[in-house]
Amino acid sequence: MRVAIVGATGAVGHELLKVLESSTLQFDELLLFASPRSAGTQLTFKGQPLTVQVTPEGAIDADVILASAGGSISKALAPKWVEGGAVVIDNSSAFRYDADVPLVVPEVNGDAALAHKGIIANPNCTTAIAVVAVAPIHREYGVKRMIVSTYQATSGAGAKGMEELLEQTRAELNGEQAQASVFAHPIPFNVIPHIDSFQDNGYTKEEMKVAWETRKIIGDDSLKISCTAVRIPTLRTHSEAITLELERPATPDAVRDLLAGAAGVEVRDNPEGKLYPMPLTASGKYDVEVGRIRESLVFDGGIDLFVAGDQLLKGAALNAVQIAEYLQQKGALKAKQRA
Ligand code: A2P
Ligand code: 11C
Repeated sequence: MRVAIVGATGAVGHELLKVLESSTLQFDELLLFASPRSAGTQLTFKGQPLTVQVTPEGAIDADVILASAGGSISKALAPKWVEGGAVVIDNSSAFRYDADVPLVVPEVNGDAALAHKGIIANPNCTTAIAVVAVAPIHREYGVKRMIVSTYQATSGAGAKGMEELLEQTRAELNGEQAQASVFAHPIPFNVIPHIDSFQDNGYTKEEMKVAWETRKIIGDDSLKISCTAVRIPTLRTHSEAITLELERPATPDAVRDLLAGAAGVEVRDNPEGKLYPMPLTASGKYDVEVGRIRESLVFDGGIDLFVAGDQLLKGAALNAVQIAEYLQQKGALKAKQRA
């Protein structure tokens, strides 16, 4: 079994290597690809150096390809990788809305992955983190409407986003004017309600992705979702305040109990003990932290909660590896015959 990472030198690529080190995925060989800029770079996997290769224009001789080099690379090359016999787990938004491409968070709709035709899409990080907490509530109480406000880390823009936060912060502290490049405005000591491009309806694409993708993963087109997505000056972990209107009334205690038994969730909810989800505690963690669970003051029987999930892990690398693990556990991942 041969696994390849395309975009191995990026922020998500780096986490893919780390997650694969402790994954249950059985494989014999790992291939690393990035742009020509990184050709020959050595990365370490399980203590061994591995050399990064230039991503070829055509097929890659691998059984599973974890792609995290951006939408245009995936759009151009993933069909060729599938033709070459690989299963592609794609981190970009290139194929997420295609009817024949499953969009998968294994805790929620793992079975959907089994119907793939070569490509399986990994959701947007904000969506993945939200649905881990919301799907169990939806199953039990039926979510009718969902209002989300996000607090998104610079890691969402990749390694260059994180670097921009650090560099601009140093500049600001030295009394220099920070120059915005990755983000629309300087990010230190600021919050920016603008992630991805504005759409005709006044929402950003990031905000619409949360609506489109949550409906597809949960499998309910009638779910009404409104999101405001905001970039904040943290390095990693996206946080989200979520308000849910429910078909059947819930109590905070019942939701706390439900989520305590939900896969991929850590309930962190003791305000008196100053215990709630935060990037400081959620970063580096596989589980999504959920807390501040309380009765909605707007929707009768509804629930308000706060989540924090590592954008690079559950929001990207971890979820992708979990999809591969799921396929293998179900006997749906086969190594090609090689001479
Ligand atoms: P490189 O480091 O060589 O530029 P991030 O999201 O953190 O910015 O990472 C993006 C990843 O995608 C990096 O590994 C980057 O490689 C890779 N990448 C960017 N452009 C290309 C390309 N044209 N072909 C292959 N990989 C690419
Ligand atoms: C961000 N959520 O924080 C974005 C990054 O659709 O995969 C991921 C974009 C995507 O900027």
